[in-house]
Amino acid sequence: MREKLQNILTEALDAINSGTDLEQIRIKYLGKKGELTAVLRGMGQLTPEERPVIGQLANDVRAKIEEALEGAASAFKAKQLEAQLKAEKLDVTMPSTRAKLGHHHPLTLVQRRLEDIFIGMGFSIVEGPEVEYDYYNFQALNIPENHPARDTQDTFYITDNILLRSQTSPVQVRTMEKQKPPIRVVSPGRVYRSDALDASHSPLFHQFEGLVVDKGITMGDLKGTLESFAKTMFGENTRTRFRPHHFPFTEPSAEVDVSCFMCGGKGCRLCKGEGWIEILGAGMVHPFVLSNCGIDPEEYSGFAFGMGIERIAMISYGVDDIRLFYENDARFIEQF
Ligand code: 2NL
Repeated sequence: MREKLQNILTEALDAINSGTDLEQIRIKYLGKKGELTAVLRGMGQLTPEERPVIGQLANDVRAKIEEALEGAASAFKAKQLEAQLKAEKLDVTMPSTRAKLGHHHPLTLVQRRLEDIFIGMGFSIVEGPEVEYDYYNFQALNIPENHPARDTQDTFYITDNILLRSQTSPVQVRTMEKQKPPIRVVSPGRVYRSDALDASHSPLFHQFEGLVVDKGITMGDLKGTLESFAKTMFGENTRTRFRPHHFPFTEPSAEVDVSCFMCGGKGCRLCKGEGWIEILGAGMVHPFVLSNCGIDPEEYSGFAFGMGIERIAMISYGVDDIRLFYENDARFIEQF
């Protein structure tokens, strides 16, 4: 029996060292139907003196085989880990590919700048729907039924009385309906006009309008506000010029020019030799518009102005084609 046990140990250790399936080896030698168990079953035939000696030997053999199995298993795991580490090696000191940073669109930059300037003068920002009722876009603003702006050639109609807003004034009309004066708001946003796309026209563009309504508001307040705006936006030396104009929603109305910030007024490429650049339209809110919005024109007066954000961006940055703003070419957008 001693010999049998010794053979089992030698065979098992050989099998373990030769690297075959360790679990199969365990079952073959140590399992319930394994070779060691078979030997132990024969213990009954031994003399009482031999039994503890052989029992001890059998336990030693079992312990040695178990130890060898564990050793082989952990050696296998270590080898596996080493191979994995080799295969998955990372050099954390290697320079990475730089993540491309996003960039604000020039129209966003200009809109934010305009918002900051007017917030600094006490205005609030208001927004409203781009799909509007004819009433808010035209009727309330004193734009008559037969006005050319109402032509389907100029405005995108969705139904008879619903359209894509052609200006952001309807937002201000809604503000006047809801809010009692004093009102000091600016309304930036997308507007739509049925124009063919060319270097200076786009069927979608952005407007920035302002409205002030209070007791005793005069043309002087309008001039002071826009002069202050022009100096902050285009430089301290900027002068402002008001030319008489006509809008149905303001009376009197004016178009406003600023002295050319590139040549200082002498005449250059930017101002086309004029010395002046037109930046916006403005005027005193027409009494009809105030009363349409539930504000008594005998008690209150107001001024309003409107400018195209694209136009301001093109002047400020020297962009000569409006289409560049809508192509989303990163090489263009990243320049601002
Ligand atoms: C332009 C001219 C303008 C207004 C917009 C306005 C709004 C209300 C009442 C009266 Cl609620 N007026 N807005 C006034 C004058 C001119 O825009 O050339 N925009 C690009």
